[in-house]
Amino acid sequence: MAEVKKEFPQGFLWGGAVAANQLEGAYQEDGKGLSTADVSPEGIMYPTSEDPAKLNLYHDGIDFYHRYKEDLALFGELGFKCFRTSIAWTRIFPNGDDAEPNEAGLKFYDDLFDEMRKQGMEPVVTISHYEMPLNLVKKYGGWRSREVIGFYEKFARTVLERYNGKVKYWMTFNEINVVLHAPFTGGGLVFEEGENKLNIMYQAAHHQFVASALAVKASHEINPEAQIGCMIAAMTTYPLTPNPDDVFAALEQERKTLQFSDVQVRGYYPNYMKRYFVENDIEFNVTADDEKVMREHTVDYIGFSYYMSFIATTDEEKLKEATAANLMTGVKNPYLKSSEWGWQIDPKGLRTTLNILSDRYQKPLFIVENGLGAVDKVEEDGSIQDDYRIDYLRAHIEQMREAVADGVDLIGYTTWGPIDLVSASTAELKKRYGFVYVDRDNEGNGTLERTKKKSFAWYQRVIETNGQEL
Ligand code: BGP
Repeated sequence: MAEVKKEFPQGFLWGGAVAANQLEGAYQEDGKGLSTADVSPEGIMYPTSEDPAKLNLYHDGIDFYHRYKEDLALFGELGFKCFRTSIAWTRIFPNGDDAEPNEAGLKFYDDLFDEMRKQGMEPVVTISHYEMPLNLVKKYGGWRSREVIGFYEKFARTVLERYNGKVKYWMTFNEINVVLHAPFTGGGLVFEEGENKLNIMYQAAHHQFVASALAVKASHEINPEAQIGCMIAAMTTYPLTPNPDDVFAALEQERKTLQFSDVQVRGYYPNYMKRYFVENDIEFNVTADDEKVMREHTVDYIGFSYYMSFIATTDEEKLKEATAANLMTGVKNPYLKSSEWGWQIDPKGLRTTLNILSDRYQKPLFIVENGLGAVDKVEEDGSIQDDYRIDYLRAHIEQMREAVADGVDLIGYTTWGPIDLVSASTAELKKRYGFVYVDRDNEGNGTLERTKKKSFAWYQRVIETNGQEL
């Protein structure tokens, strides 16, 4: 049997990914307005609080706003070909509905993208990552309001124009499917007693679809060479047993995610969604103009995060034993081990996911988040021996290489949190993903000093050999 070549394409985009609100800090500097993250001291899954006495680690993050040059130099040393970050909407439009953008905010990202390029990295930019101006929530009800489409479009056009030539890879919304799981974070949604939540969540998602299509339109007009993608949290789901009921339950559960990419890649609601809306009395407003915009401006690539896989079953007993997972509760997979946060580690599931998305869309794919959140121990000599992180990443990269050999058009890989940052689901610093350790704890203590972990040299070598040496 002839050998299949297993290698990453030349020019493969190795790098790391972060989000503005999870590391920048400086939450009230240079004219920045308050965002939804600024009032989520316990993370995205929990009720919000504007109580100033409550410690909110997002406020200071890891002070990337002031230290980005030092941090980008470390990523440069790692050999990053790209770096994914987001633009804090409230640095550009502090209230969301401002007439003019805030020049100081625009300038910050100009400098940041220039510095990335200086370090040899292609910026990969999420226009909105898990935050929006708090004013848009209070005044308009977040994404439930159609008016927010216009505010987002203005924000998107402003940054697409300003950074034209500096940024080639864009994404419209981070994990757009999360609006169904964490509605405040995903859509700035706060519900009143007795409201039909599903209706509102789908209305909000619909407004985001239109807004996303308008951003795609703007991007294609401003620079046809630039690539603009969607971004979903991949939630590949297996049936617990071969019982056909479980198999179909897995398909249905997976469609809760893929419906989002289906709309953004194909430009229309698939029929299975329409049936779901009818059977669940979900009604929301869609205009003929919306449909036109969505159909005409579909994305260029599919960005996605992958941390774990899921299980579906119709067995009530099993459902009760559910294990903790990213934004969802899931049934335990007896074949997999879990992280300290209960996320089930499944490298092969990444190959499966890549193949599913590739078969479904025949579009380029970009893994824009993957990694292991773990508690790191600083040894007496100051070193951090994070072999568990190396093992996790190695196993996933091996499966990516297999998927590329399967024929998947994979353009890049950015690990989540190459430098420790505040977690999204629990707003803590104890859960670390980085190759670079940051001295700051859950109570907000620490010098913020940066230290390379053992995984730093390992990932550096992976990039140097284009994924041949793991
Ligand atoms: C994704 C988000 C990120 C990120 C990551 C890890 O869902 O896009 O913002 O934080 O998950 O999750 P956590 O920080 O909760 O460990």
